[in-house]
This record gives sequence, C-alpha cells and structure tokens, in this order.
Amino acid sequence: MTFAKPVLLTGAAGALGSWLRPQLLARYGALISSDIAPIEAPLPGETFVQCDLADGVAVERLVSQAGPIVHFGGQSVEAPFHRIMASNILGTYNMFESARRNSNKRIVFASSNHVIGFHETTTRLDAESVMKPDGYYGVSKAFGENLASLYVDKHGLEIACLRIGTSIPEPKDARHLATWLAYDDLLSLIDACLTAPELGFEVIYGASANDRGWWDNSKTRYVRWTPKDNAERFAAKLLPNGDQRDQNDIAVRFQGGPFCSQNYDRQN
Ligand code: 15L
Repeated sequence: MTFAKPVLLTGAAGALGSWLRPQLLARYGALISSDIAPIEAPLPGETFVQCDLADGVAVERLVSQAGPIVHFGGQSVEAPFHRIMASNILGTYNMFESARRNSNKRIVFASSNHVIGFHETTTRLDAESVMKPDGYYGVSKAFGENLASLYVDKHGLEIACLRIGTSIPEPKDARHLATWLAYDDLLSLIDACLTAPELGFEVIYGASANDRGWWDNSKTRYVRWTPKDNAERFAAKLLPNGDQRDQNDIAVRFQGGPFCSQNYDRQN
C-alpha cells in the first residue's frame, strides 16, 4: 500500500525505530524518519530529519511534509518528571496538534502497558479497563491516550494507541512470557492500524499470542489484528524449574513489573 505523502516514523534512532525503518520503507515506498538523536545513514528512499519533539515549530515543519504518522518518539522508560514532560507530554501534544493543523488524520501512537501497570497480574484487562499508571512514564502515556481521544472526538483525527508490552527480539524473563510482542507482530499491528479502512479512537494491547498473556483485544472496534508468535516457546529455557518467583514481590504482583517497584515506598 502507498499513501499520498510519506509515512513519518518518530523515534527512528531507538531500538524499535531502527528495526522498523527498513520494514516501513519496504511496505509503503517512502519514509520520513525522525529522532532527537542522529542515525548513521538514511536508506535509499528514506529522508531523515533530526527533531526535538518539545520544539513545536520543528514538529510542525516535520509533520507538514508527511502523511500517516507512526509516533514512537519520546522517552521510553521511567525518568525524572521534567524529562518525561518535555518529550512525552509536550512532545505528544506538539505531534497531535501539528497533525490536526496539517490534516494528517491517521496516527499510530506507541503507548505502553505502563498505562495499566498497577493492575495485578491475576487480572485480565481489555481496552475499557481503568488506567493504573505505574510511574511518570505511564502517566505520560495515559496523557497521550487521553489527548488522542480528544483529538478524535473533537477534530476527527484517527488514532490507534498501542499499549505495547515488551517488544524485543526474544523474551528474557518470566514477566516477558506474558508481555512479549515479537517484532513481526509489532509490524503487522502497525500495518493493520495504518491500513484499516476506518479508524476512530482505538486502544490495542501490543502483545503476541502469549499463553500467559493478560490482555484481551476482543473489543477493538476498527483494527483487525491477529498476532502470530507466542512467548511460550521460550518458557522451558527461561524457567527450567517452573515459576519460582515470590508472587508478593511488587515487581511480580503487578503487570508493570520493575516499573512498579521503582521508588515504591507504600507501607500498607
Ligand atoms: C515499555 O514501555 C518500555 O518502553 C520498554 O523498554 C519495556 O520496559 C516495556 O515497557 C516493558 O514493560 O517491558
């Protein structure tokens, strides 16, 4: 499929962005990549624009050259509030507002499982479950989802918020057996969002078809996506003696794992 204007990928220098660049380019024919950090060299057919998401003028210029937006830029782990505020809160506002002004209707927004991180791992969630962020990072992604909802309802944008679990080449620990999103499944998810005939506001959990998963996507309204991989094929290697973790450990008890235990000082 091709679009009238090139797909814009933000966060292009990050781990997921670096993997996605050639894939999106091959699928959609033209790509504008952007990041606050430089990349080594653009690929044939790719244009790279270095841009700080907190700089509204630069974001507007970037977005005006592009069509659909795959917004993976910003801080991707927990950090001091002011850093999160600049890249993820102001940065996401700049991105959605520029999209509105330039009529770039469709956005795939990399949200995160840390929007719901303080749900216990015994709870199965769907898109309507209440948000329970597990840090400033999770709060910033919750902000992004709410901003998306506003821009869809008030301005007619089309935004899919991907609550990505753990997208890495292979699961590395017991938690990842539930949260893993294989790279090929991430790509098919982005593609399903970009090519859905109709899209409004959608929240989709980004996890492979993991036997131990916690998230239910059966209520999606617009996007039809069936992940193919399953972290269970790594279980025997990761847990040769079964799951012996202390289930009362904060990082085990809650879905956000180590993001929940970071700075946790609740006494009761
Ligand atoms: C995320 O949102 C992070 O971007 C990623 O680095 C992982 O920590 C992932 O969540 C996770 O929960 O495993």
